[in-house]
Formats: sequence, C-alpha cells, structure tokens
Amino acid sequence: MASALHNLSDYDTSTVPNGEEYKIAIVVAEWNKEITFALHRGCVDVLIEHGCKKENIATKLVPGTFELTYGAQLAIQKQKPDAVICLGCVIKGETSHNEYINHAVAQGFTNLSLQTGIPVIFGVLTPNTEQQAKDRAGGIHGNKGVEAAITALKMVALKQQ
Ligand code: DLZ
Repeated sequence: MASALHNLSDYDTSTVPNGEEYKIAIVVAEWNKEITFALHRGCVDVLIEHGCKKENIATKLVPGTFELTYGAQLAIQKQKPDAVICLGCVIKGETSHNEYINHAVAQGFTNLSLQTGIPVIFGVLTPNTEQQAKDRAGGIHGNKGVEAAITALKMVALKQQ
C-alpha cells in the first residue's frame, strides 16, 4: 500500500513478538540527522515497548547512509546481534546521487543478510523532499523507525521458529 494512504506506525501490537531475549544493533546515519535521530527515537521506543532490554540495544553512528552497510557488518562482527536495523535518509537532490546510494545500500543490506544469516532491516527513507521525510519521521505518516523495529522483532522470531 502506498504510504500516502498508510500511517507507518499503525500496526497490530498483538502480532509483534516479545523482544526480551533479543539483542538488537542499530546503525544510524548522521546525514540529515534531524530526521534519522527521530527515526532512532521511534525505533528504540518500540523495541522497549515490546520487551527489549535497554542493555541489549546498541546504537552506532556512521557519517552517511552509504556507510550503513559497512556499519552493519561491523555491528554483526563485534556485537553479535540477532538483528541489525539501519536508519538513514537520502533526500532527492539535483543530481542522481540518491539513486546510487539507495541502490547500493539496498543491495548491500540484502547481501549482508544472506551472507551472515542476520536480518538487516532497511530503515532508510528515500523521499523527494525534506517535508516528505519529516512526514515519515514522526509526522503525518508515522515513523519509519517504528516499522523498522517491528520488522526486526518479526524477523528474529521467524529465524528462531
Ligand atoms: C554525499 C551525500 C549526499 C549528497 N546526500 C546524502 C543524503 O541525502 N543522505 C545521506 O545519508 N547521505 C548523503 N550523502 C553522504 C553519503 O551517504 C556518504 O556519507 C558520502 O558519500 C561518503 O561516502
């Protein structure tokens, strides 16, 4: 469903697994940090709401979205998490830089998940404007960080089934 019709933070809490035993790594891009830090707040709040212990949630910063894949790989190697959530925001500009970054990280996260067996969650906003980003980082379309947190919990549970 297109996000224009869908609040990203609308979800059925009864379908979300309890994260009490889960270790979650979060990697956050500092580029567009007003947005990415808001995604991070939404993400951590929901993890805690669903049972994750604060001490089992580790956050690392990287300079930009392009660095999220490598940051996620380091997190997997060093922290041995059950899932990694990557949060970034690439706003479309005058050039096609956004497409290169978005494709690179989407492919990077997919490869990393498949190579390591650890779910790597795509919490990257790819808006055309700053307003669209704000709308999805705690605005009228909810918070994509919330969606990323729920996806992580569901993927860890799926792996453990
Ligand atoms: C260079 C760049 C540009 C132009 N735009 C963004 C952006 O909108 N969002 C983002 O997260 N990062 C951006 N970057 C930085 C790249 O992700 C990366 O940090 C640099 O190219 C260095 O590798």
